[in-house]
Amino acid sequence: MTEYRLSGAELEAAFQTRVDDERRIEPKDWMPDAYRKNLVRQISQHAHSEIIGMQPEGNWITRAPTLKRKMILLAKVQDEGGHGLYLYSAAETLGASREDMIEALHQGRAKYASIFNYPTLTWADIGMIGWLVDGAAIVNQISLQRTSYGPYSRAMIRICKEESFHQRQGFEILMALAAGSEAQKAMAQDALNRWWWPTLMMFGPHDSESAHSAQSMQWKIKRKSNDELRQDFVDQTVPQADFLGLKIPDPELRWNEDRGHYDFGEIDWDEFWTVVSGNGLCNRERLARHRKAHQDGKWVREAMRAYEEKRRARAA
Ligand code: FAQ
Repeated sequence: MTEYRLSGAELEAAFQTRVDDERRIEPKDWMPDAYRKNLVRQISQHAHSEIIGMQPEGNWITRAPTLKRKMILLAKVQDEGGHGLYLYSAAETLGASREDMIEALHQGRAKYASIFNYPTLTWADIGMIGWLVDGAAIVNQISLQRTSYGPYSRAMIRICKEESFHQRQGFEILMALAAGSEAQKAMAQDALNRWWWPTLMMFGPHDSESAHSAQSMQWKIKRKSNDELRQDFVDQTVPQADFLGLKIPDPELRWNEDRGHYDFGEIDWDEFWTVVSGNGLCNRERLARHRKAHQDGKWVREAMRAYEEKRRARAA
């Protein structure tokens, strides 16, 4: 019997049909190299964001105002570490090695979310991270639950469940501050003034400027565009700010009856690219701390590797 091998073009067409039919791509399925590469890029950067994102909140664990708040914050920061681990594992199913991914982060070849390069100056900032940053992350991740790559999609389903709890705890911190003294209300407003615009930047450049969007949408890695997600976030968050009695720092923000959405002002894209290119307020500090933690943990990785080798040698 003659063996018939599919050509590259036929394999790509079959792959696209599978994606279009909403069937998930699994690790052992054939996939275009560029699909694999794009996914490793996005998933590893997502993982780095979760891990680096532990730092701004970790900064407040020892200073949380009550024992209960401390316990909640500790659990939340641990959850973010767990999200990073699910995501590194999802990237590993594509053949990426953990060491290479970490090295790319340390060398500045791999990015992480710009938002985590802003400092957490007051307790209200911890409320803002939960309410706004987790809120924005959820809007993005809910759409990623339907991403075409199975392991990434399944990680997102689990992560979204935990993120909604994170968002609520942030909102609850702010409800307490908004119902507190004048000084507490002012602290919450000051935090909103500093976190609003960087949060809108989390969704990335405008669609017209987004390098990866067109291909990622065709492959259904991304299900909604950067601008669509940003609009969803603004629409759902403005009424929450009203409820808290806080003012969003955007003079152009208003409800547009015709569009059925809020109009809002333009992001300072110079600031965005400054932060993304490594020159934000905390970029150097965040990376230096990650490098040190990684170096400090070297002996643990070596001990685990030695243990595993010994166990295998005994079993052989
Ligand atoms: N920051 O062509 P696009 C969280 C880069 S998780 C830094 O539009 P794409 C949980 C982009 O990588 C937050 N860089 O890119 C938490 C690309 O550069 P490259 C993270 C950014 O991938 C809460 C270039 O610009 N979530 O917060 C940013 O199609 C609280 C061109 O951009 C995810 O990662 C940015 N904001 O769309 C943890 C979700 N935006 O790679 C702790 C998954 C863009 O060519 C505490 N990722 N860039 O060198 C995504 O959905 C997408 O990757 C986007 C960007 C939407 C972020």
